[in-house]
Parts: sequence; structure tokens; C-alpha cells
Amino acid sequence: MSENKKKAIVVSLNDDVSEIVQLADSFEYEIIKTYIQHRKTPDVNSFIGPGKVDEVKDFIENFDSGTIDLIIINSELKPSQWFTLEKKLNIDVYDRVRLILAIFEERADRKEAKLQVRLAQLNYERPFVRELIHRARAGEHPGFMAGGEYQVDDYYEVIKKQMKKIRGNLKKIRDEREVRRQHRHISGFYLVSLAGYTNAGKSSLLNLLSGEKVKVEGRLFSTLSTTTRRINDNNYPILLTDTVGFIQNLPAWIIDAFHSTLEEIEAADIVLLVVYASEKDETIAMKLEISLEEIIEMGVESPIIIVFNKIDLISKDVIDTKIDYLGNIGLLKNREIIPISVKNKENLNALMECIYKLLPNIVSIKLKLPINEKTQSFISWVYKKAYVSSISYSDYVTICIECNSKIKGKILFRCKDLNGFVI
Ligand SMILES: Nc1nc2c(ncn2[C@@H]2O[C@H](COP(=O)(O)OP(=O)(O)OP(=O)(O)O)[C@@H](O)[C@H]2O)c(=O)[nH]1
Ligand SMILES: [Mg+2]
Repeated sequence: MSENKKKAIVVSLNDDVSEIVQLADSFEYEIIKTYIQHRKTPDVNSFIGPGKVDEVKDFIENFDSGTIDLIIINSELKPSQWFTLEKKLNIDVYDRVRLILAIFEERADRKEAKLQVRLAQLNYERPFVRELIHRARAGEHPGFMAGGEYQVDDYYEVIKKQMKKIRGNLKKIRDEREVRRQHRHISGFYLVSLAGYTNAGKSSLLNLLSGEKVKVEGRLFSTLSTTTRRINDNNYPILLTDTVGFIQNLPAWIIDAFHSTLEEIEAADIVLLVVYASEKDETIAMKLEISLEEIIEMGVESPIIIVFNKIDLISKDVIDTKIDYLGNIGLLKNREIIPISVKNKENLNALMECIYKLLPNIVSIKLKLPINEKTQSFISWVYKKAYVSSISYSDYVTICIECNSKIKGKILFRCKDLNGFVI
């Protein structure tokens, strides 16, 4: 048991506590004990039955290796249940959503992510504040969230005003991003977005393909902001965007709060759905299904490539069996699935080939241009904006270009300006 880590108890109504334990770990808490109470529905007053509450209280009071700092409930609490539990146990109680928001708060690094997290937190707190107003009127004097005296009526109004202000600020940031995105699109860039569960390896893949250094961690929710970088390979100009990882059972309002990072998925020409390949078949299937649902719900019509990452952790036979399993249960449809390992840089060419194959609106142009300085600078520009499939020099330069149809007009205009012609 580590001396410095804060300590928590997990309380769950189902046996599968692996995710909540991972979340607690990502929040730097050590789980001292897990209580599982099998019951069909949560107790209306205290989530777990009163006898179990006493048992937990007893454990906290008699714990002699430091103090227990937090109770984590592996589910969503109603405000009244939260209130009863905190009052009876006299300790902070977080449900799953509050824990996730606390992790988000800790990780939010940029202005937009901070605003998004704050918006989600205020949204989360609202019904709890309503409960406190109710309790205060009934003559009880609860502390609010972090404790202390309060004026809940006023606070409720403050929350509403703050939320409005944050929404306004977020809209401004989003509008600016939309302008930038449009600009990239009309400059001939293709947009490819990374999507998938937290910890699947999205940021690692972005780093590898672009030479970037986005934070990569074994903990959940390392990425809360989008990062867009160009893929480094002298081929079609592709901008790759990292996004926030999915997790199941998130209330819709949290997903909405992070809408802007997901907008990058909506706008993408291709979505790379990254999957953690070495997990159990059922876990992979569940995560893949949820991710596909989320993406399709956003209205994405672009192709989705399933990137089966971390294959270094399993054998070739196991990879094949897993892919067959996903196909047999109908999750792949006609989608491409490419096994890769970011760690060992394995099979990345196959992934890139698959991306190139699926890029939309590609046109080929063959030009003949006089050799001079202006043509040289045009050629350098073309290399940045398109894929040059061949180039040869004689009395003229002959260049074959494959590009997004959006910049064909611009290329032809510059060709004419150079006294060149299309062949
Ligand atoms: N063994 C192995 N580990 C990998 C591979 N790719 C990524 N990882 C590890 O997986 C962990 C998560 O990687 P990230 O790139 O941060 O995952 P992410 O999808 O961006 O996660 P979030 O930002 O939380 O959504 C890190 O510890 C990586 O080093 C791989 O191909 N093989
Ligand atoms: Mg990441």
C-alpha cells in the first residue's frame, strides 16, 4: 500500500469494477476496498441498503492505515442518494460521472477544454443544487459539493449565467475553428480524424504519423483537446486530428460539452476508429459497437477504417481469430480493418494505402510547363498541396499531379499563368 496516494473505497451494484478501478487509478486514488451489493435496483434513499452503508461506515471509522478520502460509486447517483450518503458517511462521495469530470478537470490543458469541462461540471451540479435548495428550505444545512455555507438560490442563478457565458465563449472558439477547417479544405487538404475509446492509442498513432509529441499515457482520458497535424509522407496532403476518447454510459450532455472535438470527426473525409486489439473479444466488440454508434449518430457518412492497434501484444493467430469474430457478429460490415502496432511501427504502410484508396474526389492532372524559376516555385507549392505521382525534365517539365478536386481550379489557373498547358 503506498503511503502518499489518496485512498478510496469503491461501491458497486455489479461485479464488473474494472473500468471504475481504472478511472480511480487515473485520478491517482488507491482502492482500499470494494463493496459489491447485488440488488436489482438501487436503494432509493442511499443507493446501497442501510445495512451496507453502516458496514462501509464501520470500515472507514476503523481503518487504521491512514484515512479513507473518497467513496466512489460505480454508477450515477440521484442527488438525494448522494446527500444521504455524504451525510451518513461523513466523507466525499463521487459517482462515476463526477469522477470522470474530476479527471477531465485535472487534464484540461487548453482554454477550450477548460471551458468544456466547466460547462459539463455546472450541468452536473445543477440538480444537486436543486436538492440543496430543497433541503435548505426544509431546515437542513448541507454544505455544497466542496463544503461550506451557501446561498443556494443565488448560486442556482449564478450557475445559469455562467453556463450561458461559457456557451457563448465556446461558440466563438468553434466558429474560428470552422473557418480554419473550411480554409484547409479549400486548400486541398484532406481531413482524417482519429476516434475510439480512451487508451486505444489514438495520440500514439498521431505522433507516429506526424512526428508530433502529443501526450501519450497509459491512463484514461489523456487527450481532452484536439490536435491537428499533417501526415509526414510526401503523399496526398492529409491533416490528422486527435480527439477525446469515448467511454460507455456517458450522459448525452457530457458528449455535447465535448462536441467541438467531435466536430472534427463529423467533418472528416475518413475516420480512423482505433481499437485496443489485445482486450477480450467481448470487450473489443462492446467498445467497437459503442464507438460505431457514436460516430454514426453524429451523421458521419465518410468511410470508417477500423485500426486494430497494439497487435504486438497478441499472436498472429489470435489477431485472425479476433477479426473473424468481429466479422461473424456483424460489426465490420464492409469496413476495412487494418491490424497495426504503433509501438513496433508494424503494418503502417497497409494503413496508409487504405487511407489513400478511400480519399474522395481525387483528380489527376498532367501538365507541361516551361523550365524557369517561377515553375520551380509552383512545383514546390504543388508538393505541399497534392501528390506528385511523377515528374520528368526535358525541354519542359512534365508533371503528373493527383489532388483533391477542390484545388484543381487553382492548379490550372497557375499553370496558365506560367504559360504551361494541360496534356
Ligand atoms: N503495446 C502497445 N502499446 C501501445 C501501442 N500504441 C499505444 N500504446 C500505449 O497505449 C497507451 C495509450 O495510448 P494513447 O495514445 O495515449 O491512447 P489514446 O487513445 O490517445 O487515449 P486517450 O487520450 O485517453 O483517449 C499508452 O501507454 C501507449 O504507450 C501499441 O501499438 N502497442
Ligand atoms: Mg490521446
